[in-house]
Amino acid sequence: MLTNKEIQIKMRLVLAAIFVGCLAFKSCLAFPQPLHIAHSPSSSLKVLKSKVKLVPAQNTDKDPVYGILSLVETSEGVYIQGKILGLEPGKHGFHVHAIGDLGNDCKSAGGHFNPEERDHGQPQNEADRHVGDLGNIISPEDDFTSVNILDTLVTLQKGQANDINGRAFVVHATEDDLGLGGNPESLKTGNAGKRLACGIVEPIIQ
Ligand SMILES: [Cu+2]
Ligand SMILES: [Zn+2]
Repeated sequence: MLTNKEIQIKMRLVLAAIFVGCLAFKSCLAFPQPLHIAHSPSSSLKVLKSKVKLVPAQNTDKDPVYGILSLVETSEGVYIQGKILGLEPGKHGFHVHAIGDLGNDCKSAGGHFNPEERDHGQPQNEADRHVGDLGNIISPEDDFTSVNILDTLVTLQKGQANDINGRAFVVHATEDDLGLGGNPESLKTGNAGKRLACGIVEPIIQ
């Protein structure tokens, strides 16, 4: 005959075995699920997303600047969100440049992405700006810089004239004057100064 204590121990062992078995079974079930979703017909409705890893330019005489950006195409435009570390407090010009090349301290990224050959301008002025003109990001004292932009001119759609995939984001040392500086350079670069960090827009394959 089993004592009460022995029965209790056996019951616990059985429950533990069931619990472990359940976990194993669930994990077996959980793995194929994402594969199934990925191959389902609804994948034709997938959201376009891209990412950018900002790496510091050398020879800037400033702290190195790092960052991560996430881009999502929506019916309202492209949301650009992220975090940047190492910037001095204040405004910093923030653009998409034409060439996805980070060489030569970000200078190989070329000028602002400008497929329609317009003057440099402010982001809100969609009819008269470079496609890459995203204005300024604002760095607080003693904290990372948050990026939170919705832009209706850039796109992540392949084959579109304003597709920014494969091009480069650049973060500048000083404020972009948004074309209002009253000199020729203002209508070209916004006088945003040195390039502190840059990163290529890479589509996320889903
Ligand atoms: Cu720039
Ligand atoms: Zn520009």
